[in-house]
Amino acid sequence: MKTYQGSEIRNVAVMGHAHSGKTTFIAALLHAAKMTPTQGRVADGTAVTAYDEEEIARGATMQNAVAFAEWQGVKINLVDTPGFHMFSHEARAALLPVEAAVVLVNAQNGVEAVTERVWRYAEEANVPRVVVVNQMDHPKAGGGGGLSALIDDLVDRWGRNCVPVQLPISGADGFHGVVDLVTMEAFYYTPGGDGRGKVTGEIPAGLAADAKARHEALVELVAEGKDELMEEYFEKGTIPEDHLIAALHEAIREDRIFPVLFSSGLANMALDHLLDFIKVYCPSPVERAPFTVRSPTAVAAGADDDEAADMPTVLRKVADSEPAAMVVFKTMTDPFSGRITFFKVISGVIKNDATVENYTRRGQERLSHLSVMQGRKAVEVPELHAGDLGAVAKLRETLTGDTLGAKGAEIQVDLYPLPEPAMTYAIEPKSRADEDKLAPAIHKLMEEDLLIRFFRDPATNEFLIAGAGQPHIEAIVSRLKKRYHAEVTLKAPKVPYRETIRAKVEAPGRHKKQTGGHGQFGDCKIRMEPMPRGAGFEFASEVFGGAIPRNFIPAIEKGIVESAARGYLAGFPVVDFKAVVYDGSYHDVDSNEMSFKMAGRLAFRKAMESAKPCLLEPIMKVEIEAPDEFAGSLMGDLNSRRGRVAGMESKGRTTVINAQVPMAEMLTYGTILTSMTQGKGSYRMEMDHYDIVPQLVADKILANAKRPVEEEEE
Ligand SMILES: Nc1nc2c(ncn2[C@@H]2O[C@H](COP(=O)(O)OP(=O)(O)OP(=O)(O)O)[C@@H](O)[C@H]2O)c(=O)[nH]1
Ligand SMILES: [Mg+2]
Repeated sequence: MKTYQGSEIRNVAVMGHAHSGKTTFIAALLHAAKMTPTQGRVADGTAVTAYDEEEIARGATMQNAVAFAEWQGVKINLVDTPGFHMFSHEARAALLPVEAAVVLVNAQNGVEAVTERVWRYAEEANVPRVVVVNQMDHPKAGGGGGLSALIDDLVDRWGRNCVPVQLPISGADGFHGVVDLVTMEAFYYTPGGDGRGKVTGEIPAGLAADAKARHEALVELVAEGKDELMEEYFEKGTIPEDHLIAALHEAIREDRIFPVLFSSGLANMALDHLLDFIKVYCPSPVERAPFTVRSPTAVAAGADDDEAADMPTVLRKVADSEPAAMVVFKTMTDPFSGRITFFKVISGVIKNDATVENYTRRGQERLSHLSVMQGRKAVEVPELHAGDLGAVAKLRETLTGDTLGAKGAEIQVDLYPLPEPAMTYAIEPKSRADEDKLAPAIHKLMEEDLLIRFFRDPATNEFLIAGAGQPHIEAIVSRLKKRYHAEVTLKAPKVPYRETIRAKVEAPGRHKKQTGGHGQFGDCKIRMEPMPRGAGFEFASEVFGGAIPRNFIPAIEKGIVESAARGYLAGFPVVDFKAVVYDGSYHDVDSNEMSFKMAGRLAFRKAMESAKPCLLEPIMKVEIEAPDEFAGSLMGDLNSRRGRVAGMESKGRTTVINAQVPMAEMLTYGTILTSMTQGKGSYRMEMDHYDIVPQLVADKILANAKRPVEEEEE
């Protein structure tokens, strides 16, 4: 395989709503570029970027995958991303290693919820966007209003810089090809062909006038940004083709123009033209702005102390002449072949068998079997140049997010922040053997999927697994079984309620026991008072004059802490209160630590009787996103969930609702939201604070809960 220089590389993420045809589109591009002998299909598991068994079973992409097409001297690296709203964080992560995003729009449905979202992500990341209206072969392409309404809608949402650079040749008898509005040539295709046998022909008479008008509009728009082009345009009435191409390339690179193209992935039509387009118009990695990275060495160059802690940012040029550096954007784990690490070469040249330093984790790694990935297949290469995407197997410690590179030239590249997991389940191994396999297997899965959280809830002692939503967690369970033979069952997790007090009280605790020889004696008086939410627990002693010897005071605290952890009303830990021991008595012979611990427990329980105890529940901060038409019903539903809406905002045609809702009401929200919005809504949530449970709700919880029994020792 040829060694590609940075200028000969294009890195493109293919993004869009679920089922817009991204995986099929990449399979078609690869076939059009002769990378595969036949065109891979999602339906039969032969699409290059859909190799994961869960993804094949579900017919949907869940994790980013990488493939490449060698096309007329350039290598186009393609990153396939999930379109399902729940995995948008993964699609966003694909923006780090690329210099352009192809945003697929389903020709039938137009812009959908995730299309809007990935657009926003790309905008935030300053990644140039190319819009491809896909599935043009479909009888319903153009939707109700036809293609011109679809284009108007794009302009409406994303501005007039969203401009067609092709005109589709399509009518009642289907989709036949495209007119290139830059060169004014027509390309015709046969449905189901190999995407290559293009015939360049005349622009159909019916389209000629429209094509001319759109060509002129395009030329004007391109010239707008550039004075010398504008002058040329006014003088000659047009711009020579090579100037136009160069100016359009620049405008795309600078996010000034978002070109719109048309294709059919499934029927493989207009894809050679797309490969050409990517080659000519998408920026190469060395052309884009330098990478913003953090550098510890920049500290020495005069940063102040505060900045030093955070590591100031510097710019690293994407060039072979800079020190070698790479950032890991994906990890794939396989029980057989082990770990495969996907990275982007930020700068320098990475050679096979080189040893590099892991700047993030410290330690060194040897890069053996340096490769480029074609789906799950590794193609070995001797070296990779600045800007390229590659992979390497069997690194010892390196994980996603790590930056590696030449010794002494440390930098750190930051990944996009991940959302908090939205759904948590209790996970129970089916057998003892499953239990042994569970933790190591989940930790393997966590290496490739950064959103999974796995932990034991100290309050309930359950193993909990958290993820993006129900389908995500179900896929994890299925992977555990198929890949690691660990079987588990899922249960809704218990809500981690807590208890607290609402009144300031005083109470005695006296422990006295006489059993033959030595007796036990401890006696204390305590005061308990409420503290603000989130304050936890505080303890103080106001014992003066030796009523209780100082060395027994910590035992009293211990007794209170132990009792508080066991709960009073329903077995949930008691929090947000202060306990003060202010008096007591002791016995010269019979008093010991154990006795005072017991006295502390008794005093605590006595105090709780009159301290107006109540339940606290976790309140989640929830952000819900859905097309505008669902806003009303979503608000109504939030009300019925005891939610408090803090704000509502319209972004394009999407409404974003911010609310605070008790966790107990949100346990199965993912499923509910999907059915309420026909799958078009999504949400994120995170723990915000604890609040008192309203009495009516608390009564129900208490009726179902067991009151903890404290072994009474007197
Ligand atoms: N008619 C038609 N159908 C298509 C086209 N591209 C994809 N499809 C069909 O649409 C469905 C989804 O295709 P995928 O390629 O899996 O779509 P995707 O965007 O990768 O979907 P996610 O990974 O779930 O986001 C499949 O049934 C395809 O056969 C196309 O160009 N024309
Ligand atoms: Mg897909």
